[in-house]
Amino acid sequence: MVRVTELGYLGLSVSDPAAWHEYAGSIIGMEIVDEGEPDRTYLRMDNWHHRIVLHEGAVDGVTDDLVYIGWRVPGPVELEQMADQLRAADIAFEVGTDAEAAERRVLGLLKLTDPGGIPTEIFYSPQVDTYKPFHPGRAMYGRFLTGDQGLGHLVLRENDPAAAIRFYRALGLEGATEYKLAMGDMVATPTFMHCNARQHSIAFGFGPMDKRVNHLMIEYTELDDLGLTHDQIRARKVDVTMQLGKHSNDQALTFYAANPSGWLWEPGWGARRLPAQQEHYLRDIFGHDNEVPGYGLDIPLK
Ligand code: MBD
Ligand code: FE
Repeated sequence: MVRVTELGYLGLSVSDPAAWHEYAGSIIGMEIVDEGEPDRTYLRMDNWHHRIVLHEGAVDGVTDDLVYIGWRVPGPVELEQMADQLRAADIAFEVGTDAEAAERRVLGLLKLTDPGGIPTEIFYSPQVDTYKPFHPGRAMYGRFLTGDQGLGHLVLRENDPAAAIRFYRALGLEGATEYKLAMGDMVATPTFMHCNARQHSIAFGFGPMDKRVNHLMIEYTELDDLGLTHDQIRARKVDVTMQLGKHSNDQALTFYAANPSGWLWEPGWGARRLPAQQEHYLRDIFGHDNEVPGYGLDIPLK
């Protein structure tokens, strides 16, 4: 079986690019790249051409939400094997055109849709601008932890978790529920899936969501960068939905702050690598107290 190796890139549709540049650049530390295109700018986290495309306005009628996810495979042979594997699993896909590959700054891609309706791409060979050192949007002590762990993790809207598990397993991700969270007389059992040493690259099953995405987790190599981001978020009175705390599964120190599109980013530091065997938990280690409600993550993690 061929497996995707990492969460490689994302497309976001945004109604307020200026606010996004302030948030992603001045607060979080990403590099803003404007190549003079009328409808988009790019966010860099390392020496790739970009990790995130900010599409100005609606994409296919969707605004202020996730508009595509790019999963990486090692090379063209694996992309062909992935196509065979999708055919065998009865998952519909299209082969991206040369123009579509060039637009994404990759050499080849497949295009499909996940069970939650999220446009999904599987690609190989991103454009890596080694000549252009990453230049953070604000001073940073360290870097974003990317590389073979991908750009971070996503929590997605999957109204049919069993179908989502089948789909992502067909792409080569593995995982299962990792929490039993008592919510009144219900027990939430969210699923976490991984494809590399990052403890999870996607998760779903936290309850109803308006948007396709609840949050993007990005990770710093240095604790002090998480601290600077936290100070900036607090100074600017950005909504924090869950306060600083440490998850039981990835053991990262994180908090959740609203972005200008009204969903969440989860800046973090210090995650452990994926353990060899599955575990599950009843709560987080400490913190993660709920603060501002209404962002789809009003769950008792502690
Ligand atoms: C996570 O990254 C997360 O976002 C939640 C809600 C629980 C465990 C790990
Ligand atoms: Fe998370």
